[in-house]
Amino acid sequence: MLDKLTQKVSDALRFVAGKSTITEKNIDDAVDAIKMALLEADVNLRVVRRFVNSTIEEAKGERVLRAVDPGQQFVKIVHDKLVSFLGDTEPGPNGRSAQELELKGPDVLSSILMLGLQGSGKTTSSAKLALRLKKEGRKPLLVACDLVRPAAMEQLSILGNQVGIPVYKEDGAADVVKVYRGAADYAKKNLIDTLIIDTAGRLQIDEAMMAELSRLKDAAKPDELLLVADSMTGQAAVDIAKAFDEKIGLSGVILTKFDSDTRGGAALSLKTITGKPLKFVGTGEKPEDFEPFHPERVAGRILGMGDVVSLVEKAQEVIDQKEALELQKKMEKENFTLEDWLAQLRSVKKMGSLQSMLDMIPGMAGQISEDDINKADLKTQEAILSSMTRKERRNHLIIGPSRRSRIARGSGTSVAEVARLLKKFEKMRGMMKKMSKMSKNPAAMQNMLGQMGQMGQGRFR
Ligand SMILES: Nc1nc2c(ncn2[C@@H]2O[C@H](COP(=O)(O)OP(=O)(O)OP(=O)(O)O)[C@@H](O)[C@H]2O)c(=O)[nH]1
Ligand SMILES: [Mg+2]
Repeated sequence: MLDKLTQKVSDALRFVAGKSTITEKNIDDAVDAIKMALLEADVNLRVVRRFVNSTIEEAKGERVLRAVDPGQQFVKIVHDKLVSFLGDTEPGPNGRSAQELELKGPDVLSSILMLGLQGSGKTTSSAKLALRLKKEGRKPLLVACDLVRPAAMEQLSILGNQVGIPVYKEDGAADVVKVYRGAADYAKKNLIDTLIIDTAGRLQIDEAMMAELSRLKDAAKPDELLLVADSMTGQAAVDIAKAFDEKIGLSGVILTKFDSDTRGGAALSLKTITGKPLKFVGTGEKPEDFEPFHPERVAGRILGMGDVVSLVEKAQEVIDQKEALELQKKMEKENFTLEDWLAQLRSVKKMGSLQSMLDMIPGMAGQISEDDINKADLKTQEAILSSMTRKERRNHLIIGPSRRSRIARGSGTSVAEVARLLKKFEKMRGMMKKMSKMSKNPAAMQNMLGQMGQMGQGRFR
């Protein structure tokens, strides 16, 4: 994945990295080499030009040439440029980054329309996305609106089964809007909060396909219109995105087959040329092979440098402190809930993916171990917490015997395990109350959480 690009870019940075003084010539050489690397990676020419011009302009400013460590400063400029070409990291007016999905709250039905050419990975990505949303506590339904390919419904059913997500299909259906309406009805009756609508792909964009998608869009008024594009198609993915955006309108892109030896051109050109954010990448054929797209991470990968670790750690620290402070406030008010616990568990999982990234950075592999995070335990806890309703998580006192057995069934655990979790929670809460009286120091609090066997975040500092 991006191996060649990484190799070339890190070679290019040798012109400057580690040098105590650098000249304009050094910068030109480095930028030239990066330019070649980007062109070989099939990055759109306009994007390459913009990259080159803005990097040179910034790098030749006094700041770099006179900096204490000019090589490092230059690497940082290239890193930040890559990040800005890959996506936005700053949250928008709604507090979310461009990469995040914009779905409605759980009480209103949201829908996601999956679009793309034949074989791009729509059906697979639909199931992957459903699994992800389920893990986040949503109740998704896969909707079979590919009525063109005979085996499409069956494929979706099999995938749905595999990930434990219900699939809505109408055998012999001829009209996608009718199927959508049926699915929306089914959703109402079955407490579904998100429809993920799989659609038909064609070899090329054609009028019939667009007309059908248009009708489906008008009926479903989707919250997200996601183009599923094959990263192996390089720049062509950018043209496809442009066409779909003009005819239907897109809210984002899922780039599939990022595990293959893609040259990276699509990832680097998409946002700049189309203005549409990359939201997820597919990294394999299995349902779990799916990741939110993080511009910072991919930029780090492309640079292939160990010092990116410090950048990552810094960002992580900021997040930890913010979360810890919020938690602190809750504890002071003595209103830490099961909902907060679930959020904590999920942030531990995020740390898991941070780990896999660290492993990819040369010299870092195996340096950090996760042995104090008992994965199986976390999984069970998350399953139980996810099977509760929000109301239950906000007030654990309402969870009586019948709710307990429903939660046990929903999470594939036993009533005893649910009871154990609730007991643990009570204990945790008790400790927190004591703790918040003892100390107003977030670091000490994190330490305590670590001791309680729930966090383990401190290890990454
Ligand atoms: N390696 C890899 N393979 C993928 C990925 N995403 C999808 N595939 C494979 O690509 C092939 C096509 O995927 P589908 O999900 O059927 O594609 P589609 O867009 O639904 O295809 P049509 O319905 O025919 O238009 C399958 O063999 C998938 O397993 C990915 O991220 N990585
Ligand atoms: Mg399909």
